Amino acid sequence: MSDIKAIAHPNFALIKYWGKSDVTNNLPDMSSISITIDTLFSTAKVSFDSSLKKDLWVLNDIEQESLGQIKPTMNYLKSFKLVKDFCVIESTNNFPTAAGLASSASGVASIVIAINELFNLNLSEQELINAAILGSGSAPRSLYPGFVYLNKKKYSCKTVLHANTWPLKIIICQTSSDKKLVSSRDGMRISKLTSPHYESWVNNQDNDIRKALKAIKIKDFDLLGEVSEGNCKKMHRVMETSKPPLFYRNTTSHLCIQKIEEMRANGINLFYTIDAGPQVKIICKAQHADQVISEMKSIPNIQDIIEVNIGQGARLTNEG
Ligand code: 2P0
Repeated sequence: MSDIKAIAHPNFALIKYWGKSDVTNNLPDMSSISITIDTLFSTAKVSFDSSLKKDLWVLNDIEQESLGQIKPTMNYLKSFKLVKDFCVIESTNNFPTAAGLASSASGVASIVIAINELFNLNLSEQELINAAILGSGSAPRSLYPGFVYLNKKKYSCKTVLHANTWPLKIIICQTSSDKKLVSSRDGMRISKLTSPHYESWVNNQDNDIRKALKAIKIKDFDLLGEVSEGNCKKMHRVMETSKPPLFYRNTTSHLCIQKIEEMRANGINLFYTIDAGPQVKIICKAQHADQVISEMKSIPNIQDIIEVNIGQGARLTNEG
């Protein structure tokens, strides 16, 4: 059989996931809401190889010693069918890996879609979500296009608004391409165990989810910005009050925030979010994108500025 290839885009959470209720099954302790973007992508090319003695994962051309994070996903997918041959999974990212740009979400989502096809599993949406979550708690969100809601109640995941109905721009300000020092997985464990704000973080999440869902439904940009920035600040407070403290933002991230505040005071509609890495993602209305980009270019030490749109969900592809 020939290769199967799938593509998936990163997603950026507006209402964030930071902490697990169940480490073994990798279940998030809270619901989350994200936007799937375009332009940046992960691909997974999968094929059977009868010469292999175990499954092989090659990430950005580097053979991995083990399946690592994707092993639980592969085990789950294999539980549906007896598959004789082992397979090779070749993953690529067209953007920095493990630098706070959600490479594990798009990486895992692309693998789930590709393996589902290679094994001819015809999984239901919920089974695809279950497979993705085992690899990365944010990965189910990359299966879907547009604004996406991952509900912790039943770990259901769905698009709540498509890109074409609210075509916002996302300006990614890359302040570093270094790998994060503490993985999200370790960071979440540390925060849950040690941050005095962890409990209130979890308990307040549903309020933010409700507000964000309402803002998305009525396309209220200011309300979405307020609740998203507030949620981002709360997550970083949890991170930074952990022991040891987890500082994912760098000096340039803080300079970006200052500039964003300045632009907002000057009447530009925009808001930002920052994940477990120092990159600053600005969400703005399309008519302000050029001005936002030119203002952000003035900040020293910015490595790259990438303008993207809200994008599609994970899918099979013939490209490449
Ligand atoms: C999010 N992040 O909601 C949050 C915001 C980072 C900060 O989801 O352990 O790579 O594989 O489930 O999904 C990053 O966490 O962690 C993440 P695992 P994942 O986007």
